[in-house]
Amino acid sequence: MPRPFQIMGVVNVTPDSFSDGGDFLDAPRAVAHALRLAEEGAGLLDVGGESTRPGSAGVGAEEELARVLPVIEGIVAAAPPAGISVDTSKAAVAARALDAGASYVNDVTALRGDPDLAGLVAERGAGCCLMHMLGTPRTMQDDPRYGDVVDDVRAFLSERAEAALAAGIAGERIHVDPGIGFGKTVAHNLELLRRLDEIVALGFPVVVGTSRKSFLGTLAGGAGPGDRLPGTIATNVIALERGAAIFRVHDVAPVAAALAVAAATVG
Ligand code: HH2
Repeated sequence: MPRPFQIMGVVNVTPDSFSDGGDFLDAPRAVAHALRLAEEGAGLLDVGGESTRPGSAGVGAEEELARVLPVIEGIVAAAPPAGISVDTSKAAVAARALDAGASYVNDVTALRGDPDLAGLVAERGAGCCLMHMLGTPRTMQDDPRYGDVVDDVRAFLSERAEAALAAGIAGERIHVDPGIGFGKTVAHNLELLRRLDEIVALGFPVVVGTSRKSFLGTLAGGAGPGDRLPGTIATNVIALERGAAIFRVHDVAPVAAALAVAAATVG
């Protein structure tokens, strides 16, 4: 039996995302892109209206909503065979996205950014992804340091999962994510991937997001974001082998094909 896995397709409705900023700021284009990702095998479409690239300052809730809501509504109207995730840290944005048909909240602050978000996710019975980040996007790549990066990230995710459970979010709706590239050096990212089984051991499905990230460029002769698909595939295959369950990627078709082979191989 091939190992089960799910692909989360990235739908960035932003002018400034690090790899595809501005490509899908227009709602009809973003909807068409999302539907293509669903056709290519994404089981979850992650719609985001705020870039979290290193150095970014963030946007207000009104602007974020104006970006993501028409896209979520357009996807829902087309009824693809995929769930909708909203990539936000704001309860006001998540609430309207859930009203519009999203069922999952992908929060890069692991429910620390907005005190109302955990209760909202619990009350609506939504799924959520709790991601590790050191500092904030503005500061996270300024000399990040850990004792042991895997131990520190695992302890953080364990504490945030406990907080989510205490807020009333059902255990089976909680996913955790080591936050590749969020306050991490190249060595930190590699150590987290190499020892991902230690994060998997927490018992929650693990999400990984290596897609097109800068450490892949560093390791492959300075490849730009558009040339990081080979590294994206390599790291996702390794992560699957180490037990990750959900793969957040921009290039769904090639990653889905690679993971299908990897999943059949590891069994
Ligand atoms: N990475 C990004 C954004 N959201 N969510 C999770 N759970 N895990 C990740 O690794 C992750 C994430 C950054 O990628 P992208 O959305 O392409 O860029 P930007 O933040 O510049 O929009």
